[in-house]
Amino acid sequence: MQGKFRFSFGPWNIHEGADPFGPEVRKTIPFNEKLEVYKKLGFDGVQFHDDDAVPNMNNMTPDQIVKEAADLKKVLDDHGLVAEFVAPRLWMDPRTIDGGFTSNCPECRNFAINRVKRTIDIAEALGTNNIVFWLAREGSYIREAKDPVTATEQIAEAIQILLDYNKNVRVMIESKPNEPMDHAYIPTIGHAIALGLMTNAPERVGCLIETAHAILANLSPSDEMGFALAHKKLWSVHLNDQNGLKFDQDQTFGAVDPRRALNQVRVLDQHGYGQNGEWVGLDVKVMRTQKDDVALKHLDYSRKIFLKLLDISRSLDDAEIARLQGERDYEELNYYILNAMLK
Ligand code: XLS
Ligand code: MG
Repeated sequence: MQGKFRFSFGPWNIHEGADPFGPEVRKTIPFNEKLEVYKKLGFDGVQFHDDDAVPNMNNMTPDQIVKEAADLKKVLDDHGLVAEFVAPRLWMDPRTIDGGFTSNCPECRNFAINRVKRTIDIAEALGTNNIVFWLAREGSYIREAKDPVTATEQIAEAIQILLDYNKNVRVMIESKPNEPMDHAYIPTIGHAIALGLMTNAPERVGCLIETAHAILANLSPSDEMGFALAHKKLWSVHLNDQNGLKFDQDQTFGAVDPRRALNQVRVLDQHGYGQNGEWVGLDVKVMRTQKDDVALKHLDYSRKIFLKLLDISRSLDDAEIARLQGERDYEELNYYILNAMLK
């Protein structure tokens, strides 16, 4: 069965261009104006951090948070947009400086779990049961800072508490091997899937694969996707591109290695991705040098490149590929793919 594709991104993908070495270089676009952009660029889904949806949530009661999220749901409805997921932004707070679930401070661990309960309430009010965990600071700068067995158990226990808090919730773990931490406890998708097996509801724990994060682990993104698909755990993707083992670049999809991008599109398409409602998320950042009036091209072109690669993938002759595989003539297969890409 072929894939069925609809596209999403998060409000953080329209941004002012600050980096660790320099300030913002573009004007802030208010959230409501960002929402106007989605449909114009061919996107139907919105990905949220909890405080994208309810900015002042730490100073609000649970009821106030749900009310504000419910009001936002109406705005999304008015735009014909759907919330794909909500992810707790656990890495920004002074209380999560040493991680959320794996912090060495018990009060901070409680803060993290309570914060994610509010994230789940927001997701419910926005009409989605998908919670994404990018486990940003669940790691260490030096190995002696935390015990890796305890840390792994703490993450699993936290996820268990959250699965129990709301029986409709589905957790998608977004693995990443480093940045902001030096060593992350859930660096790859195999770790993410195995973590789900430590809970008593593994059927509600899946994963989100981000291209750049797989490359930062020196792995092939399409093989990571294949592994997750084989486990029926690929519930979302963050497509982008990445120039080797550097900082997380979130480049336009396919910008560095179009063949690597083709193989991601192909594995998704050949295994029916999207047939159960999965979205194609584009977690891309525009270059810092872009001026205000041309600062949305990364989203537009990432989606267009995906669709172009889909056309190329579907133009390939599966019988010819199978014949060359049978002949073990991988040089010819190599040329066949490159020729299709360079037409
Ligand atoms: C950062 C992550 C982040 C998540 C959502 O590297 O990609 O944007 O996707 O929390
Ligand atoms: Mg991401």
